[in-house]
Amino acid sequence: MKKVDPIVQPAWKQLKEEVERIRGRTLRGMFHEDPERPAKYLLSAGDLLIDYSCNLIDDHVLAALFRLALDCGVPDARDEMFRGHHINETEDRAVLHVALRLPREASLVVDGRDVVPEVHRVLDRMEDFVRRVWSGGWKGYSGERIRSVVNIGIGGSDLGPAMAVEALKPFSRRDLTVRFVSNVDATDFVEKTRDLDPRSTLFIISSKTFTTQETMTNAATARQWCLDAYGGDRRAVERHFVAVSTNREKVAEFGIHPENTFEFWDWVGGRYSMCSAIGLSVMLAIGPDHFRQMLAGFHAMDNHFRTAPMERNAPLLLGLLGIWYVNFWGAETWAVIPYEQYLQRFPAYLQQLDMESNGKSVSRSGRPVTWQTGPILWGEPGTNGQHSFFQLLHQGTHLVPIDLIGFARSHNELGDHHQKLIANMFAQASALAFGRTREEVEAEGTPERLVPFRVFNGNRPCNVIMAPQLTPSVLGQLIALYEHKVFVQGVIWNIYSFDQWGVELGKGIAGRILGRLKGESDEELDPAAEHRLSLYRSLREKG
Ligand code: G6Q
Repeated sequence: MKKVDPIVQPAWKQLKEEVERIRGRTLRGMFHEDPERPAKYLLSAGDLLIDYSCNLIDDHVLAALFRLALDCGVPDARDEMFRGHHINETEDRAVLHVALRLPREASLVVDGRDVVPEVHRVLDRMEDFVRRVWSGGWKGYSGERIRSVVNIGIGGSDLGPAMAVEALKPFSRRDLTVRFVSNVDATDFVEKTRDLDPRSTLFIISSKTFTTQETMTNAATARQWCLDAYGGDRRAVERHFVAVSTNREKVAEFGIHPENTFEFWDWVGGRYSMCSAIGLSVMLAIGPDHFRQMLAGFHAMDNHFRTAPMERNAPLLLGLLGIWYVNFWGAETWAVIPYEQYLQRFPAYLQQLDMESNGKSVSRSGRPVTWQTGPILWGEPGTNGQHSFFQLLHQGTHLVPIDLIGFARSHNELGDHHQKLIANMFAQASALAFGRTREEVEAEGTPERLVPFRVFNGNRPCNVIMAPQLTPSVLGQLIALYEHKVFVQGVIWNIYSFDQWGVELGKGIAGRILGRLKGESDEELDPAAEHRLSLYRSLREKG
């Protein structure tokens, strides 16, 4: 992968000039001057329509952004990823989540081995397992059929499946409860299991490494919860626990039979793993056919990213628009607002995808970057957000670019709910872009002293992403769109998007503090931690 700093590229310099030029223009003016703008700045990728007309851009800006992508080697880097090169250099690994959704007849050789047959072997095993659970052929230790599934995992082994199970609820079996326990806070386990019957509950222990503190703690608690129901009979564990992991040894140590272990590979990064066996909980919820439709949706977007020309390439374009605002307009955050209740966990999922990938400050050459990298991503479903933080989006001092996501059809067409929902989404896009001028406010007869407060400056950019309906395939397309957007940005920022060293330090310190809390170590901590430890102890004594 090319290791070039974006700021030394001629296109970077040009974009600095473009921003000054565009600053003098308004979206109102740009729409007025070019009646073709709504149709011109519209892109389709699979089932997704991406309306990017309400961005602070014109053809000159776009041309410079595309040049930047070329100068920074985005097409070559993309091809290297798809070919299985070890682009995750700090961990010396290929980055091949795209292989997880290749069709059966495809082939992709990684480190001398075709991975596609392995991917499909595991998918077939997952399918067989899910069919047995669904049919009642797989039984709990007491002979009861499985009625609840609890996925125990965290981070990449939780956020994707938890989001997808919620997003695809209309496609799920309603008589099978699927829950997610992630937090090491026991409350998570206790509350998620309090109304479940251990004899009809199946746990999936999802952990790539099978060493993660939170997951192994919850897994041990779950095993005890299960054993308590069976008078300590350890044979019960095999009927109530399956694992998803790359670490077969640790899985066996835990007491899960190798036959009940679903594997994946080191070339699948945690936050990019939901198409692997990490998606087992999703397949259990929605069934193998819907799961495969979701994979096909991912694959369609992979193909689009790989083959669409630059100007029509949706992930590339979204990535470049992000660069435009983060690096040239000083945007520090990015909001994603789904106008779809089933996507309520989507922003949380994207937070990990984006921030863990591109929250880096050392370039691929090992030097500190002197440009901004990944923004702070956040969001909540519309219309709820409109009644809370949208005030800041419309009239605050921060520029916050926004992705609004909505669907032509709802899964719950009740009265005029959906029309109201969509009217609100479109209204927000217009209000953000065009605002309301002083003259308009005055013309409404607003008392003079209130006029300044009721003016909306507009020029607040957004993308409106639409699709016919939220289906498994559309969800796959949407996720892959963001995965590749993140990739494009990482390449341009010249950072490694597929490692996450930043999560390590806290883990190590937590381990040492835990040693002290349990009285197993007398290692001295930093003065702040020492002080907090004594505060904690005195609070507990009082309690
Ligand atoms: C994701 C990260 C991280 C990881 C969790 C869980 O990209 O690597 O979120 O998924 O720490 O790790 P395990 O699956 O190994 O338990």
